[in-house]
Amino acid sequence: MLEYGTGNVNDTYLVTVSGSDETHFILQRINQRVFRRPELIMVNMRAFTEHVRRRLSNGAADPSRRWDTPRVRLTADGQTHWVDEEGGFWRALSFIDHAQAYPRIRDSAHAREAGYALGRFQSLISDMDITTLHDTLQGFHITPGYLQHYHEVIAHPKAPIDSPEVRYGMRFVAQREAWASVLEQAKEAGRLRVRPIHGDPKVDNIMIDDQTGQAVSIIDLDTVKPGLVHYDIGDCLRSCCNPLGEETDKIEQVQFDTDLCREILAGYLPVARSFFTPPDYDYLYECARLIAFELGLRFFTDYLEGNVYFKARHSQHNLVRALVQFKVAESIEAHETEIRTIIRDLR
Ligand code: GN1
Ligand code: MG
Repeated sequence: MLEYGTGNVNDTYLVTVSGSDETHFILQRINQRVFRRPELIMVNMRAFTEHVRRRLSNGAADPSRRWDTPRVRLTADGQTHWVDEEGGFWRALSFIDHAQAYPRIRDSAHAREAGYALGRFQSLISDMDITTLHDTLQGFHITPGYLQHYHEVIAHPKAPIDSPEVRYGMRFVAQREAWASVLEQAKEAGRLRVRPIHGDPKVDNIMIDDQTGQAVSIIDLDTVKPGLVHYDIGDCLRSCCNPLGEETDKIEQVQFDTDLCREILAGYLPVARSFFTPPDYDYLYECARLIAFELGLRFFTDYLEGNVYFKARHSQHNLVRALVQFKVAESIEAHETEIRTIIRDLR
């Protein structure tokens, strides 16, 4: 059993079984500080898998392409999970064979496939009844809620705040605070609809086939729940268009690559067209900027709170991660006209 992947929340292991036909599977311990009711994740996963299976056998399959979905592997007594003596919540998932996920986008073909994968994933669940999905993580991607929490934390910070980096971060957040409810307001006003979403379609969760280079799955289904598809598109863009990746420490060199952005949207929009409405296009620029800002804010708050949410390898880790996302957001702002032109041309 090997520790596997680079998840910031759960513990993930790759288990190799000798002498069985399915030789690998993924074993995970859910972080219950983050996911307070992990059993709801398993209920959602079953509903999701069943829905996708039905769609694929009723005409949604594309015979020219492979598409896989991680399946829950049941315990010997038929349960979706196992709780250990200390209350640890464990579950096993099938391994997507002959494919891998990468921490950064490698080239434009990879970017286009990432965009396609997100469109494909969302369209397969776009007709799912959202009332059948539990909210596995309340407040997830509700930016005004993260801001409120940030203010509570800076009133009593657990980390030193008298550094140029922290002052930069505080200024960065303050200057964007009024704008940060842009998606929530559009939702309230009925311009954007709540739909089933993935919640975390970063580059590391998009599986690429070893042979064909095509995207074959999006893994990490813990946050499949009702939300705005814009949270997903924003997350995919902020992650995939940052060539240095979110774990870099070369903060000054962080950029949002608009060529990659064009590829992602060129892969995404033709598939998303089946469920997109006209106002959905109007928030594509904002969602990229917002989710980069929001993830920066979440890392920044976690640094100030003493690293209680994201796993951190050293005391400054979440501060560095925050600065990277703030740079991504800044670069998106600097390329606003270009990004809006890309969106208009692909519409
Ligand atoms: C977390 O655990 P992981 O690495 O799949 C986080 C996402 C962030 C991501 C940034 C439940 O995902 O929201 O975008 O880190 N997941 C949760 O890498 O908070
Ligand atoms: Mg995740």
